[in-house]
Amino acid sequence: MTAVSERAAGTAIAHPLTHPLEPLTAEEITEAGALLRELAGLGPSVRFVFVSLHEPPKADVLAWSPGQPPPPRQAEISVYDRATRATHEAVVSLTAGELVSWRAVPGVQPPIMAEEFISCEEVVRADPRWQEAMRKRGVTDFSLAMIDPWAASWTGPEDDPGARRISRPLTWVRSAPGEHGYARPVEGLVVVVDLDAGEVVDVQDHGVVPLPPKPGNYAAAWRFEPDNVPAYPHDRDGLKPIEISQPEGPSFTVDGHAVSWQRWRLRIGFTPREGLVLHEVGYDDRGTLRPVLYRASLAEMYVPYGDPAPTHRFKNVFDQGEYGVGWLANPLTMGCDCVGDIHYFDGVVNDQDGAAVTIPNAVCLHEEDAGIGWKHTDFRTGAVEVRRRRRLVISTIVTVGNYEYGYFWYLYTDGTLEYEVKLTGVISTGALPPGEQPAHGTLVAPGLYGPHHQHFFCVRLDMAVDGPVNRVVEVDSRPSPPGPGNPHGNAWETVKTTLSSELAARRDTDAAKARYWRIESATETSALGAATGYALMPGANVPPMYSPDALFANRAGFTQHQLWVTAHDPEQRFAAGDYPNQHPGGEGLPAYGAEDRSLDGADVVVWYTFGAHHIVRPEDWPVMPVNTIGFMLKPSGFFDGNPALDMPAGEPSGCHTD
Ligand SMILES: [Cu+2]
Repeated sequence: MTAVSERAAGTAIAHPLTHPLEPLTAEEITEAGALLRELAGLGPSVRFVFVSLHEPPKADVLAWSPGQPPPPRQAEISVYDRATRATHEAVVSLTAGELVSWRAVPGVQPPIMAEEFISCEEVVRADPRWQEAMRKRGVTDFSLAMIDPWAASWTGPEDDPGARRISRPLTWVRSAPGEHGYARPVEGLVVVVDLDAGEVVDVQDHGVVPLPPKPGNYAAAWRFEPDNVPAYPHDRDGLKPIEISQPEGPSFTVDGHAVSWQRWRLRIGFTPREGLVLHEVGYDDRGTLRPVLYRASLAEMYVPYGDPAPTHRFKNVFDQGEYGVGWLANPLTMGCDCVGDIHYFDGVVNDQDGAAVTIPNAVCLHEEDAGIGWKHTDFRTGAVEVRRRRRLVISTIVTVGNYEYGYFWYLYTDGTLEYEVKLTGVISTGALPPGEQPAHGTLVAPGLYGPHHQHFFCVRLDMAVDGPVNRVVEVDSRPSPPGPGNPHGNAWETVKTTLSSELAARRDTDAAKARYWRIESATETSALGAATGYALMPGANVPPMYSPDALFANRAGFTQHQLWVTAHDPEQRFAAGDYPNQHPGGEGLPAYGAEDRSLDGADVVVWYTFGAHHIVRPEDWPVMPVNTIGFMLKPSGFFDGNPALDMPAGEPSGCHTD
């Protein structure tokens, strides 16, 4: 790479011929950062929030074919100037070495950055008021404190994102280096840190609550200490090895970030804010590549806590928009996160100087046996036909403070797509006086509780069912009205309603009506004469439990409905808006759909919000067994019959008799 300083801005630089949606390489990220510093004249007070591929317009991507020169390689960059407290967004062309755009975004706060995770903790640890509060609790070795930089929420006009950049960190204390610190929360201590000034601006001590007395260790080195809860004398035994053997290797092929597996074709993307992204998901149907999705991404996460105590009331965090779930991805190097014949993709993100940071093995690709796919026994002849089902698993796992989230896409041999979030890690804990029971949480160990909370996820599905022109139809089931057509009362029917505009397409799940939504092609029909489609099948879901009058309620307008549909706009990617940090609310989906654009026969984007309800269980302590939530996209008249009919019976005897 030619250093920016050694060549004139505007000079074309060579880039390899590559697919327009290949994520930025480490070299490109570092180059983009240096280019922006030079072209915009940025000083050291300017920090790089996110650097990622500026995706070319959809029409250009769809028009591109291998062998053609790709559209210009561009990076989109958000930066924050600590000296002026100003946020800017830029696009730089790596192809032309030019600044394409530079835009001020007033009155917002970008997410909390990696360097602030470190600096915030050190600033608090050195503060005399915090130290005094710790001494009151009997803590004198401050090196054992863990101070997590919780996003501040919006607690009133003093949190105006245009005025200051703050965090409200919470404190826990390990009892020894390496021990599970979340076992000992410092209840009642609320700190406000000005992240730009690097100083504590407020310390509120709402009264001493004793640190919980018991360690709750999950790590191998500590688990069998005599005082640990829950207490186990040793590891269980009796587990014989299970080995996944793929002697001929996996059934997928990978070229750059393009993946081909069975009939499925797709591309893997990765950004520091969104993490794993799927691009151009299509199905090879007997020689014709039929598109299903243009782009699928996590569009936001929101975790509001339902406990009014001073240390918990402001805990309503957007783990994506206030931190970012790409740069927090784990390196999956231990071979324990997924098993089988694995292909890993690195995740390439940026540091605050604008240089690349590579997370090795951030995305895992592997295939799994998924049980039986279909079966029938002809009871008269005894003939049996049964076929296995497989799935391709594309996964990433992130650590956001105490919690882990696994984001898993499954593509099945029967044409189904599934998205599943795995929730694990450590609950956010609180302490309470001995003998008391929490009013808004669950006791998990003596003096230790987990407050009630919810996790909302919103996934953005830029649909492309048999092409870009789609419509969304709500399908309810109901008893048929009594009358001549239903003389026995057994009849029921489906009611289909086209969601014709954005305001009409703000919808909720309804289990009593077995409600689902069918995303149809507006141009293609199946051999049976109906529009081809994929059905969005909701899984478990829950509405928000906080009052609509809650101070923070407007911050996550996307949780007001489970389904939103918008007309395609590549600028509209985040369900709570581009900058939810410290924001009072109103941005994102409620604003995106306000124009009420037409959706009937349009390039539609489907947004699905699903909530995981978390009434903490004692079994969630000291580390939480995985809980899952998600949804499916099932072919619904997309094919003219069972697309897995061609699954081989296998040799030598096969999964059949005749
Ligand atoms: Cu939870």
